[in-house]
Amino acid sequence: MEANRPPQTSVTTDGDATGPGEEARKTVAAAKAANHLSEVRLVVLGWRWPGKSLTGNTIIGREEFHLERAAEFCVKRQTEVQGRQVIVVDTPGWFSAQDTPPSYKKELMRGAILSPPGPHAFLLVIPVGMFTEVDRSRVEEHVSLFGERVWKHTIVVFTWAEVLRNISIERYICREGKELKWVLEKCKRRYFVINNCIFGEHPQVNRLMERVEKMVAEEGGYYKPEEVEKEKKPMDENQNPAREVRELGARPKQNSGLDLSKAK
Ligand SMILES: Nc1nc2c(ncn2[C@@H]2O[C@H](COP(=O)(O)OP(=O)(O)O)[C@@H](O)[C@H]2O)c(=O)[nH]1
Ligand SMILES: [Mg+2]
Repeated sequence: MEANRPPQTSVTTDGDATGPGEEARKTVAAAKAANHLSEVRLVVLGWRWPGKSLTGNTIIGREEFHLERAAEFCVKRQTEVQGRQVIVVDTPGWFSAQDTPPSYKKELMRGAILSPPGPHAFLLVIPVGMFTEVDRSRVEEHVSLFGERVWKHTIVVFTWAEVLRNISIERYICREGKELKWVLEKCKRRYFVINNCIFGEHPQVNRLMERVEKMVAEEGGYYKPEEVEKEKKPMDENQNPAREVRELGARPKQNSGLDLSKAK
């Protein structure tokens, strides 16, 4: 059973960890085969508009998720990728420069229970570009709705990577600074660069599945929503129905100093 697999200790980065020589290649191939899952369950997370739905489409290989700014609900789709059933749950995303209304947060959290017994991976979609302190704290606030353990099951997926042109992703991460590094450290530097301009049959989707399978092997299983429920506090401010009554939809954060015209 996957939940009983011993955790592995190696740290993953983008690209395959192939060493020189035939022996190394055989070892990597054997590890991939051992990690293979017949079903892969994914939840796509992120703020609004970084490319969550398009990433879902790239994985599914069809235009299944609508690209719309005002998505309010989770959407689940399924397909087969190289001998695996792959389930993708697309989520509405959070507001990046305003408080996310409680109803959206609830819907976001519902994303974790739509693929029972629980998702193998949360794909945290981040567009390549400026990543600010506010972005980091919004990521922290919303990812932590799933409990601290969610980080053990999270992979950062970079979109819009074509804007990097000749700069490598490693160099981009290094230059972007401590806020992005914080997020990457939280998920043990697991990241994947997806090319959303490529549609249909392409090795990148299989590579992403292998990355998920490796993480599942390293972390000893999938994310179990019921365990996270137990670890949660009885009720925090965000889930308090009284707050829901007070909130009249989305509104700017007090003293945030943010330019809402740039709301993502
Ligand atoms: N060039 C480019 N466009 C992208 C990429 N990812 C998303 N987009 C575009 O960005 C917009 C928002 O994407 P969408 O998937 O709807 O964002 P979501 O709100 O996170 O689901 C759409 O117009 C997409 O076509 C990418 O990697 N490269
Ligand atoms: Mg969307």
